[in-house]
Amino acid sequence: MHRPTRALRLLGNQRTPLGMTLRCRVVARYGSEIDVLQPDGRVLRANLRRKLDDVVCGDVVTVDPEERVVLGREPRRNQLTRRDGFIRLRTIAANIDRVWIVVAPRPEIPHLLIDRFLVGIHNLPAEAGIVVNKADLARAGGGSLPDPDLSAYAQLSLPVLQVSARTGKGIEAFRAAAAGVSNILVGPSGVGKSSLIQALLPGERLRVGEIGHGGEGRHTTTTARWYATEDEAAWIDSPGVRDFSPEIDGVQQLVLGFPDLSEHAAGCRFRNCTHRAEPRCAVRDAVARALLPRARLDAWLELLEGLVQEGRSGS
Ligand SMILES: Nc1nc2c(ncn2[C@@H]2O[C@H](COP(=O)(O)OP(=O)(O)O)[C@@H](O)[C@H]2O)c(=O)[nH]1
Ligand SMILES: [Mg+2]
Ligand SMILES: [Zn+2]
Repeated sequence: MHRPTRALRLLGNQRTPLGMTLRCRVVARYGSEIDVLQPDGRVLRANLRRKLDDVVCGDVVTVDPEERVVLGREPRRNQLTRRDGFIRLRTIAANIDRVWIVVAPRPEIPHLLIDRFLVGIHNLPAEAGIVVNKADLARAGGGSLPDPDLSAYAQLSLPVLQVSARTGKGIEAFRAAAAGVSNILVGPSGVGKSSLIQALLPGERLRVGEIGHGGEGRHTTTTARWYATEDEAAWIDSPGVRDFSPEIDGVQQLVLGFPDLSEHAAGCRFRNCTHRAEPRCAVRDAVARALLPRARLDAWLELLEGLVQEGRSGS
């Protein structure tokens, strides 16, 4: 199902009847212009024609280096979108191999948000990982690590990393877990996503702690940016200051996000069991026998309730 992006850093050039064209990675988009990484490692600013407007960070494009214009875009493997206002979906980045959900131990680990993100990531599809940043705070506050509830995610065979951008704890392990693929950091504002990218890429200057400009988004030119590294990994920081969490479009999508529940659901008496109150429910049974963490069932029920309230539980 999932194949990592090859050649994250440098792509090739081709001779065509039109002359030399370059296959480049899109580093960032600014309105009708984009920055691309040329095969020689330099960044070139190129223009987008209106016909070819749907280009974002992480895309692979063909560029005419003389005219500085984008000639074409290769098909995307996947794309991360978020809702902009009520209606418009905005694509943030494309061709993502691994999505890291970044959280902090204080004020508390946002479990439901993690579960929500996992549904979105399974549906991209992409691989998922959980990063608990600010591990320095957890210890100073006497909080116990690891959080017992996080074991539910480890049971899903997800990497769960304890790190601190401030002290450098766990950064090497994080870097190793991300090598060779394209990675994006998502999660609430203020958990330290930009700080982590800064710790991972000490040569880069990022906007850290830029929260609360008043008019949300207005003055931020922040856009997703593709940072390619020597160890053939790529990193993308989530742009902007607004929290976002993925949309869940229906029960089918929800089911995909809970492979651990599905495993047990095969034994439910009713094929379309919602695991709320139906008789002979193998999922609730598994929780009762401690084969499945209660937190996962609770998350399922809460997200399902959300779908019911939004009128999206039909499909
Ligand atoms: N104590 C502690 N503070 C951190 C750590 N990482 C980031 N911060 C602080 O958390 C705040 C938000 O960081 P930022 O990287 O902008 O978060 P973002 O909104 O997720 O990008 C800043 O004041 C950082 O200095 C950490 O590991 N430990
Ligand atoms: Mg940030
Ligand atoms: Zn059931």
